[in-house]
Amino acid sequence: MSDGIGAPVKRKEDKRFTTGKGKYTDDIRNDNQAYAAFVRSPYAHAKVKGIDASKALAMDGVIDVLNGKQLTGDGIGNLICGWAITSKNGNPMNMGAWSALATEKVRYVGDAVAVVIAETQALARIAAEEVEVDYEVLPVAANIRAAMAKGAPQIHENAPGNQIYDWELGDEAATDAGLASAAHVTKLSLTNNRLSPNPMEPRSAVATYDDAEGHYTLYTTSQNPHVARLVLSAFYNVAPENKLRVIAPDVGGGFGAKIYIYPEEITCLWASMKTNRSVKWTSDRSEAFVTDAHGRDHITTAQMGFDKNGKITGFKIDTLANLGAYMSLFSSSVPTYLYAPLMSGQYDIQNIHCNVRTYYTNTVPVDAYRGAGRPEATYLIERMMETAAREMGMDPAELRRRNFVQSFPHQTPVLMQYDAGDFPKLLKMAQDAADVAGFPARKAEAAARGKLRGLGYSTFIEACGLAPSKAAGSLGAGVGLWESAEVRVNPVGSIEVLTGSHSHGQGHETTFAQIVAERFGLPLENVSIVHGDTDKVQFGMGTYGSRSGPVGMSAVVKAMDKVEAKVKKIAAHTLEASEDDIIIEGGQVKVAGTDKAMAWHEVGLAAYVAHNLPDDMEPGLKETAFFDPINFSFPSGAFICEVEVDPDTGETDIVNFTSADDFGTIINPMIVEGQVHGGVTQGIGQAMLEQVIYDEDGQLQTGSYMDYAMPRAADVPFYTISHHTGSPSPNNPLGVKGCGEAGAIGSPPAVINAITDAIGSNDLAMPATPQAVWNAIQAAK
Ligand code: MCN
Repeated sequence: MSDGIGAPVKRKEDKRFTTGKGKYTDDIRNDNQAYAAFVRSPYAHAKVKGIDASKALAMDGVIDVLNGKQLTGDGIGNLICGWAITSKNGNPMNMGAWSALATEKVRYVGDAVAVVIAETQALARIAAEEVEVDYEVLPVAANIRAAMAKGAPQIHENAPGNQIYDWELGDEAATDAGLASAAHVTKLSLTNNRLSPNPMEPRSAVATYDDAEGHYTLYTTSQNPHVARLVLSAFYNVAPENKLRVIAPDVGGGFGAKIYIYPEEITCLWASMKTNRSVKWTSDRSEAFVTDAHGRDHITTAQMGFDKNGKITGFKIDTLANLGAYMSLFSSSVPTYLYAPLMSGQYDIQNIHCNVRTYYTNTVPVDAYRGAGRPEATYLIERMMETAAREMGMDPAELRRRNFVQSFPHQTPVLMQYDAGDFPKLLKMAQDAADVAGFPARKAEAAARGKLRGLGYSTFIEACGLAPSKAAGSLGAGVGLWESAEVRVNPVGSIEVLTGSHSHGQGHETTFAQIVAERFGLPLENVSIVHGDTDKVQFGMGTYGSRSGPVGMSAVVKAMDKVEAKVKKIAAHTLEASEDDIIIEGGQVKVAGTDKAMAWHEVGLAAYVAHNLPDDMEPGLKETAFFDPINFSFPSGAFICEVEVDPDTGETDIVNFTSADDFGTIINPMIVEGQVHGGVTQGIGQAMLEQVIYDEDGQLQTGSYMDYAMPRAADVPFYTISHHTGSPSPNNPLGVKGCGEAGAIGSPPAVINAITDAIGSNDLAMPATPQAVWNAIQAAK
């Protein structure tokens, strides 16, 4: 089947996206459209003593100005965090209250205190400037160290010392013993820099209240509209679920930042009811920098012990994580269950202990960003391996090889059971493709030109398609982690697949259609994918954690199994054959070994006209399924980065970046490569360019693209990518492993390992800007 599994089919949705025909939230314009602008705190920490909106209210075209006391007075609930973490002393996490509009206190620059609703967006923004807020400024803790310091300002009353939880995973005594027995112990302290996600489309919400029906409709830039509806109903009391429709139409990227339900959507919904107008809010880029959840922001010290053969004897980790001013929806899970269970990397490590302490600071909330916890773990492990190899005078590839997990399933001491993989093969594939053997000659040639050339590895594993629901629930998750699908064969034989996954750049309209086309031997254009609307799709958990391939598609496969069974029954009945002899091939439903056949659309029609169905069969041809995986799937890869550094300026060129990856069965290699390109580019951004910086007063210093450097085409090389497909995941019917985050997870250590190799100094933090690299070179002299 030319358009089926494994075909590099061009993305169906791209015509719409590349010709300006996409329909995004900000494109929605209702008859009674009004616009919201938020009044945001210019201070990182302050008491709100009073709000005077009289000037704004007197402006022509201003419909209303609403504040937090009105919001909470109407019973709108506080924002929640969906994963309960228990500290090692048994205490629940210290969760501070977060109202969509602050009432008593603001806790970061950008925290909203009021909203202006006006006839135009420009007017709403001008009027917001006229709202006078009386603040009593308080001392600020703008980073982890400041929040931990003795006498630090208390950000939430119920979090003494600003600590949210002190959590651990693994056996500390066994790990200490493993380290004590080691022939060599490598110690490392590092920072995982704070990042801003920056999807191309800023966040937006359009909320409409129908007072005749008591019904709300919310268009929003969400990665998971059903979860949004659930939370908005069950916790924020905006409306009962059956009175709230959430639509996430075309969404221009999310990278994690659009998983969460933010104050703005809640406020717009409530304001639409208060004003009886459709209320639209669209963030501009500056507002995005101070309101979209940030990512990463860890400080870690760690030790890894090795025996005399280079075999790891123990790995001990102590991490401090900044969660910002409030606990965003999945924030608590990122530095815990999405981080520590990955600490075994691709290696057979018997003793691991990870301690994580998280803190409130007067900064934007921190939550999942592409990779979420796994890039932080990978950066630590892979910097550690490279550092240890250098200290022990070993080839870093050989050190890795000696420690690779070799047989599957493999149980790590930190919860994970790896399902399938071939790590030596990936390393070999990457080494061959990167021509590692030729590196010494290239280094010498570069040296002759006065350049420093370096090579760095990252052999990584990640866990995607978070599962199963039962296990996640036992670890504190507030939701199930299954996915649902409905496969609807229409009377004319065309197929609609309704999925709970949400596509916001990943090409689901193409890949999901490919698996259906393959299964029933139909042309790709006969299959449409419907997603992102709670009134159409039964329920779904949305897209994050590279779950749409392993989990979302698996639900589609389950539903197709049911459709196929019914199709065979109908055909067997009509063609007077045994069900076991029916085959589906090339758009036909045939009796094997005969010329008896029905066209696919004839079966569809037969199901709906219902004139000649088996006696006990219901008419119609549509089936639903829920798929709850029994385990994560574990994509892995070997990345090799080669750089050239100019010692006079510190400027670094990535001259070659090679990826050998294992995503199990590949549905569409072109889309997968695009995902790897995007992920690696984001990882290079983290390694070399990006960093959110706050000053000590909690003022954001990197609030525009003048100060926050995103990678551009000229910053990245042409990538060399190859796939190993010989270890499909045994945990889902297609054998798929997710590919959406792997690039961002694996690449930062490869880059830093390469630069530190080039400059001959290990003392280099991300982002490795020319200035940082030059300083490292000078310090090492
Ligand atoms: N795929 C495939 N073969 C595989 C695995 C996946 O063909 N073996 C295809 C899938 O069918 C899908 C795409 O690759 O079309 C990505 O699938 P998957 O890895 O399952 O990831 P998700 O679809 O669940 O997307 C989420 C993931 C995450 S978590 C982030 S963050 C991210 C990412 O995808 N954000 C993105 N990629 C992004 N790409 C774009 N353009 N924009 C974002 O916001």
